[in-house]
Amino acid sequence: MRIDVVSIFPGYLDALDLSLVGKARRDGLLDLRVHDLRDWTGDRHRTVDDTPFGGGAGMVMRPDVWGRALDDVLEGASGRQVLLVPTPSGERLTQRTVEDLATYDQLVLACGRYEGIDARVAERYAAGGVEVREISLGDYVLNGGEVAALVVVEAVARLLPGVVGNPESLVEESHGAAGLLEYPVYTKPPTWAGLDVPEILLSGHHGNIARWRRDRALERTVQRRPDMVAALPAAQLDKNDRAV
Ligand code: 6GU
Repeated sequence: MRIDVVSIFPGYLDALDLSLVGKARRDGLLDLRVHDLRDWTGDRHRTVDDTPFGGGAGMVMRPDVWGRALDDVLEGASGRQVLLVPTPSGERLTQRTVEDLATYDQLVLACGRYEGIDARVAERYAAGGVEVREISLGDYVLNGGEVAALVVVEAVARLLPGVVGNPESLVEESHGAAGLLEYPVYTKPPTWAGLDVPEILLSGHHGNIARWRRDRALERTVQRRPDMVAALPAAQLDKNDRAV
């Protein structure tokens, strides 16, 4: 997969040299390119923004600069492409969205700053046949789209074939198929700070362990994410679940 990130702060994306994503890039599994939006400015001051039509606080990013940048990075690749625009007014990014994004040939992330990007940019590419998705991380405000780009790249990259060493790690996890949060996990030592690892996990009884984990996952989800419990299909609950 190819991912292009365009930003006025390309240094924000330096962390993508590290860890799993860094290794995926070095192994040739992910072709990630980070670009400085100012490379597509034409004036001495390398201007990317201007005052909003209609008035109001802050600055808006100019569509002409973004248009030159996005034309270049979209024309530089082929296959299924999607233009992602991080914004607090976008659709919420979920694991389902991430799984869908992992099927594209190219993701282009347009990281806005200030009060956002002139709305004609999304409109123009959508009208030109490019799939455009405005995405939000959640209900809070960040200063720009760079952190969302980090999130998208990391969440998508770990789904690409060969990136996560043990593909079983991708199966049993929070926001996975079960529709529940993950159960608590423990390792050695069996006693630490006066706290014991739950005895059942040391029992070697796989059936009991599986039931215990499901109970703890349900308990957590009820307490922390009642919205997820409400969304569970009734068929996914068994009679033991109802006792929890
Ligand atoms: Cl994607 N961008 C900004 N600026 N703020 C956010 C966000 C994105 N998601 C949540 N807050």
